[in-house]
Amino acid sequence: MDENGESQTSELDGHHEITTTGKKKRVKRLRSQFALQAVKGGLFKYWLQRYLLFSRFDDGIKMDEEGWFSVTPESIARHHASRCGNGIVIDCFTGVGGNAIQFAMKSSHVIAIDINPQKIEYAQHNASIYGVNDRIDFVVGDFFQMACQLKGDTLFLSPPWGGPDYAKFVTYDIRSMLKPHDGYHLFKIAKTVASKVVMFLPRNVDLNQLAELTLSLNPPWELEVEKNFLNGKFKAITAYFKCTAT
Ligand code: MGP
Ligand code: SAH
Repeated sequence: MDENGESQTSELDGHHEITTTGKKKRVKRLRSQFALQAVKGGLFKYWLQRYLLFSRFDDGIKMDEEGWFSVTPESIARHHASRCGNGIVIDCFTGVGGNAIQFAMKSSHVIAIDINPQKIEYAQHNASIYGVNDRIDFVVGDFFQMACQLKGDTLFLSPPWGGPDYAKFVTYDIRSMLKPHDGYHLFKIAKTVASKVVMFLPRNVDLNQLAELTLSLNPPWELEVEKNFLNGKFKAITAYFKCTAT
């Protein structure tokens, strides 16, 4: 974190020494498969950043289209984990596991939920590459339906933003643009599950709306907004909400 409260992460694109011929071939094959998938889907810019997304990408990380543009880059996910503490963390929109893996490195218990079974399968596989799959409970389900059965210390929310086109708007409106439900509804549900709620949001998000979320509560929750940078580029915003009532 720098003096402006901004998290700075800087990692060079990974260089990976590969020692055996067999592994070399597998990595080459995986690389060309992924490159092809990425070019076809207009995802090439994310593929170029693959080692920033997963430093162990060449060990066989699995991705799908949404995974490419949604996964939290590893160093930002590591930062999230360091800020979320070592209690029970619930990752409500797990995707291919970028955040869940880093949470599992730090916290005692991680619950990783995603509505899409293939995402959970990929997240589980990716977590095994990092050696943390047995520290995560993977659940296929709809967070909004499961919320009433959940209890944890920190609830982490990294929902769909409506695809990469979010960046075409000057201001991102959490009321109308967040999926599958609006940000106000999401926060209303989230605050019943944990006393710390963390939201990973677009860099153009309307900060007044974040303030509104907490000011609508009595007493208001503490709110800290952090800008997340990667190699000097402003990537996203993380909002940390904390219940102040004792
Ligand atoms: P980006 O703006 O699509 O990429 O997403 P980038 O490389 O900054 O593009 P550029 O053209 O501006 O250079 C930046 C980061 O936001 C991604 O790496 C993801 O971590 C996150 N992100 C992007 N989208 C579209 C989503 C989303 O829908 N949901 C979630 N949870 N995260 C997203
Ligand atoms: N942070 C993740 C990316 C999350 S992308 C990572 O680092 O990999 C958002 C995810 O939310 C998608 O995988 C999508 O399947 C999931 N999702 C959408 N609606 C959901 C719902 N109602 N409940 C749980 N997951 C949902």
